[in-house]
Amino acid sequence: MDVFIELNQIQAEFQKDLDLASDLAQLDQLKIRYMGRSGSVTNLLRKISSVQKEDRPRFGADANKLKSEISDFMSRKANEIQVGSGRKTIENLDVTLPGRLPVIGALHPTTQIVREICDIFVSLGFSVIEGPEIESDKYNFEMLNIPKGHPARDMWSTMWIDNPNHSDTNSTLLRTHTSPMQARFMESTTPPIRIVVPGKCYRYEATDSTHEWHFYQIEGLVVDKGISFANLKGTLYEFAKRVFGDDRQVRFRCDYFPFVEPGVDMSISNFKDSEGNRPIKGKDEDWIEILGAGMVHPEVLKSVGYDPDVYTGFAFGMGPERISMLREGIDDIRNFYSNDLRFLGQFV
Ligand code: FA5
Repeated sequence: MDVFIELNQIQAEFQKDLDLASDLAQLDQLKIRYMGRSGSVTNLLRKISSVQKEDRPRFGADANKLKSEISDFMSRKANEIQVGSGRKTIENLDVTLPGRLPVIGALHPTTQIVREICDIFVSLGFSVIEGPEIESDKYNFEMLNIPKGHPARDMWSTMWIDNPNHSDTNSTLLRTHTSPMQARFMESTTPPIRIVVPGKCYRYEATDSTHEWHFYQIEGLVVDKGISFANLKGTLYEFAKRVFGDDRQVRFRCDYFPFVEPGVDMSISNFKDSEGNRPIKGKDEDWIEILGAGMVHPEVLKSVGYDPDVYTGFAFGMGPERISMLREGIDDIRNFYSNDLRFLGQFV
């Protein structure tokens, strides 16, 4: 067949095929069929050697024109297809459908209760300070009247930081309570003192519904001339009333902590659900202990350079997760740190 006739046929066929193409995949097929390595335009160009010498320039020009027309038409069509599908998406958009709620983060329930408790003490004239989570034996124990070998060390199952000088006063540990900040703060200041210290604590102990191996404490310390046990009770009663309201009962019992004398613990009557059940299981289900407290021991005052005949004070250390459990009816302290969004989502 004459190459010029063949060229016209290819052009006509291409126009038909192009009209039928309705998506980008079909356009790709067309490209291969006409311009691919064995496509019809490529094959036609290969025939140039069989064209009469004098007709070759005209054939070359016509074939190249066809090539560029084909690629122009194809890119125009591709554009039309893309615009058309965009239009269809807009046509299918139902603006009356309810929107999807974005997932919004919130403060962790522990952060919420810690802040709430600190705010209560701030309103009572306390300042909020913080201290290190990695502590030394000196501040966690020694300065709190708990020397090496003292049996009371067993009250705080300790996670020591791997250190060859384990028995040295400078050996380090994950603080077992926030009480080391009593000594640190008193050492660096003079009374009057009224502080609360929120922070994370760690203990090497078996977990259960009211015990975690990592939990928060909020320490409180008041030191001045003439501070009495009545001030301690008054402050803690006021705190309990603000957190739990007037209906919940508060219980003080004698307790022992080497850094206070006398020492007490304070419990709150256990949460009851609408059927009168108590979801929080503790050692004594009627009461859950929330804090230890007492009058600062004269030995502790002496160790920071205060004269116990001039200054007296009281201190307390409370567990905010337990306080949240008792108020909200959370049955297991381990919920706080198991990262289950079904639990955490209830505090948004
Ligand atoms: C202490 O840690 C003392 N430092 C408290 C103190 C401060 C006494 C100042 C006197 C003066 P205790 O081990 O009882 O005491 O802990 C205090 C509170 O922390 C407990 O009442 C409880 O609410 C919380 N707590 C203790 N251990 C855990 C635990 N494993 N998981 C969750 N909360 C805990």
